[in-house]
Amino acid sequence: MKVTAIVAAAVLGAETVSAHYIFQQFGTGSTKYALWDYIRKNTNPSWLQNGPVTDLASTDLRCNVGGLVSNGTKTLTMKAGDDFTFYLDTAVYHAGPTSLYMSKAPGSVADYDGSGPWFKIFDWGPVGSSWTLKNSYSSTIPKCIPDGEYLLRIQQLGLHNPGAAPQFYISCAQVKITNGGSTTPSPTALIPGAFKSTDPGYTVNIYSGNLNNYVVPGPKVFKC
Ligand SMILES: [Cu+2]
Repeated sequence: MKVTAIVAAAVLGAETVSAHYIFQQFGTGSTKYALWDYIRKNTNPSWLQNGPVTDLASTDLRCNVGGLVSNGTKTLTMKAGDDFTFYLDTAVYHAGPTSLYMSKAPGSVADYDGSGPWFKIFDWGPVGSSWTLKNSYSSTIPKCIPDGEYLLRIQQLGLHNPGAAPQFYISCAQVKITNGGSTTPSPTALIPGAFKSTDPGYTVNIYSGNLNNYVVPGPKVFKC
């Protein structure tokens, strides 16, 4: 524990210079779009641009600070089944899971605040005692979901400081899905609300015990 505390202190010290990390770039196939193209840019000051959200009751948990509105973000048209990638400014270095969520806008996603139901499409949970910490995360749009406009949300949960509030690193892309199916995704959850201070996957001390039974917070992953 003592060693862990020293390492944690060293990381925190480094963060005053380098801060944390942010999902700031979207891509499909081999195409990487310009920074913040199709991703809602948070409204934090530049020095805090890559900071986390920690308040479980805040609507900032949806699409980061200022992310309830589009603020001019473009919407990318994709086909159901297409692959996509979220790229970071620097590789994730706080241990913890990464998840992908979607929420269908009632109309135009540019006008959507993310207050509707969210379903989860992927989890990167622990692999043995380690975590998938990368500078990009790729997945695919489920083939069976209905056509329409969606928020596509990535969340990395930093569990590196047991006893302190876990840190949510979040960004949302705006996508319009075509060639979809007719399955209504489930289960769903609202954000805030999907993550509770009592979730075992939130309160866990990742440095003690094994992670074999670790459950990533949020609803179960939806599969077509
Ligand atoms: Cu950090």
